[in-house]
Amino acid sequence: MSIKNIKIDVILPVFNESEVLEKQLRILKDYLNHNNYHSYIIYLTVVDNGSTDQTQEVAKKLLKNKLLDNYIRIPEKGRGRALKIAMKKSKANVFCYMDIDLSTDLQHFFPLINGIIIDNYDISIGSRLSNGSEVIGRKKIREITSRSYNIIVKILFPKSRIDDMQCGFKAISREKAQILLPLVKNNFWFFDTELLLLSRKLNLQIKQLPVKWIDDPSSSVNILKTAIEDLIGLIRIRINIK
Ligand SMILES: Nc1nc2c(ncn2[C@@H]2O[C@H](COP(=O)(O)OP(=O)(O)OP(=O)(O)O)[C@@H](O)[C@H]2O)c(=O)[nH]1
Ligand SMILES: [Mg+2]
Repeated sequence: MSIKNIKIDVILPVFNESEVLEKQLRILKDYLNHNNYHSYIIYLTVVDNGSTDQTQEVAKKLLKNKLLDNYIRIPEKGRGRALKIAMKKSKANVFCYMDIDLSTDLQHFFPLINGIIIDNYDISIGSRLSNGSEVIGRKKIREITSRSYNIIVKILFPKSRIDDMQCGFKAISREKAQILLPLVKNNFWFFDTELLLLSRKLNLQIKQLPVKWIDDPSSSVNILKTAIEDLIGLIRIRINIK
């Protein structure tokens, strides 16, 4: 990919994040402004599935202040749905998404997108479970469920060779997103795994980046519900992907 005039959309899925939205966007924008050595054109997009707090009001204010470039509000629930719609609407060359808690250290942002822009990978993903990853403050239960889940994926899909399916820090080229997104059925938390397994099926090149992750204990994930969703998703893909 030629690096001239590259546009990058940083997509932040949010649900009821009014209390942290402004602070986190400031941290992100400051970091990007000070470290953008290739002068990429970077947009910040917040995509919200009908938050019931003040997220919408805060986001509209941030749009006015130009701290935010796009705000998308979707009535139906689901982080996967939000990411799909935001990427579909985006005009950027590279789409990146990350959680608003900024748990993944921002030092990994440019290596993540440069995996696509400079190293020509199709997808670039953060990993908390690879050699060289560093995870601080994660609750034991989350660590265990995350490791167990990724072991199950490796057993069911031995050729997947991905250490951490679920890290909310990923980037994808526009071209490959347009091919992949219509194929991804899940609209919730299994979205990431499905996207990556389909990418492997299509022989796309995936860069895995060991990241430093400082856990934010507030969580919108219901562990049991998500585990059931994940297992159903894995079985569905196992049956469909030959
Ligand atoms: N658009 C949208 N975003 C959501 C939804 N649910 C959660 N999010 C956002 O998704 C991101 C990840 O959610 P978290 O609550 O950090 O997830 P977590 O349980 O901490 O998971 P880890 O950070 O991986 O340990 C955050 O930015 C949330 O605001 C949803 O239904 N729609
Ligand atoms: Mg989190």
